[in-house]
Amino acid sequence: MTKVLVTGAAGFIGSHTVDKLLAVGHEVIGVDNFRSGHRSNLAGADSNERFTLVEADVSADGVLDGLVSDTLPSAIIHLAALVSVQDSIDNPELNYQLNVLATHRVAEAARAHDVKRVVFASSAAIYGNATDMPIVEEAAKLPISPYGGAKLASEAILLSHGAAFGITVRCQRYFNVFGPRQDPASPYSGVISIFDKRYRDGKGVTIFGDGQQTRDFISVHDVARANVLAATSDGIKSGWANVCTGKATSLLEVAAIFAEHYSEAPAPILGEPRKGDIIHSRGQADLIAKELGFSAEVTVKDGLSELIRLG
Ligand code: UD2
Repeated sequence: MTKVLVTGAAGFIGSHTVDKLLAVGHEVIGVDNFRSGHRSNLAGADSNERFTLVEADVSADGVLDGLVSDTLPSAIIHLAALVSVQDSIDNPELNYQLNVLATHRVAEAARAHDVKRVVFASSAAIYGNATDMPIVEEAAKLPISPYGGAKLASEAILLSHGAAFGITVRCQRYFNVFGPRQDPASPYSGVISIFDKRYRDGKGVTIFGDGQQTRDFISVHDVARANVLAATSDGIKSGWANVCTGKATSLLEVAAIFAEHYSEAPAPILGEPRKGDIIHSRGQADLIAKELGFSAEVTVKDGLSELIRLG
């Protein structure tokens, strides 16, 4: 059994990561300030005696240092973040605090208290408008939002601390994650969470553009498993890897899967393309297979069926 500290534990990816860690027998200390995470996401974890939840802001001075010094985890999975790209554009200062400073706090707490492993929620946003598909890890890192910039800076902060102080750091570059508990509240929320909510409410969806655009949609269950592997596998070295399926799915395909189930729903409307949208995004999934022995198992169809069943 390993003791793992998870920041952002009540969030979408955080809560699934907590569930997966508990399911395979680990002890978990979750931290969240409930800025975007929800208490209800931890309903399953709450009843587990191997789970402890602490309400705190990990970007605040001394908070993580105190927590890590009290609990001495073997690994930290750092998922707490300002998760909305749009929020980072509207408020770059907050993006700096929650997406850069908080990472520095994690790096420093790990150094000060000899935590040997840190796993970080990076993002395909560090690649910006990549045009060569699939996107390989060596692709140019030219982020086009403060969010993407902060994720890239955080990778550098953690990897350099790792090299200087002997911490194994894994930067997980998530592509388009989807699944239960993803918040559909904003127009900039993940498209699948928006479609799921609208279909459940008996409404139709709007596809921005012709629907031929594609994304590499990966189930949050796979992402949680990748996080657990990165935090607890023996014999791995510091580095980064795409967390993706390597497969592209178009929005028309996504809408068709929903429409099959919600046969009464109005047909999707094709609207104007969204400003700044990229047409295609697909990662190469080979590196994480080699380094962590991970490959995604949940197909988009199965992942959407799960959402629809839960609805
Ligand atoms: C990511 C960011 C987004 C923006 C973008 C820049 C997420 C969830 N979103 O978007 O904030 O920074 O990168 O490239 O990280 N769509 C519809 N109808 C809807 C909602 C979305 O057609 O109601 C389309 C959207 O125009 C896009 C696709 O669905 O073509 C995927 O959108 P997304 O926001 O889920 O993900 P992405 O990677 O475009």
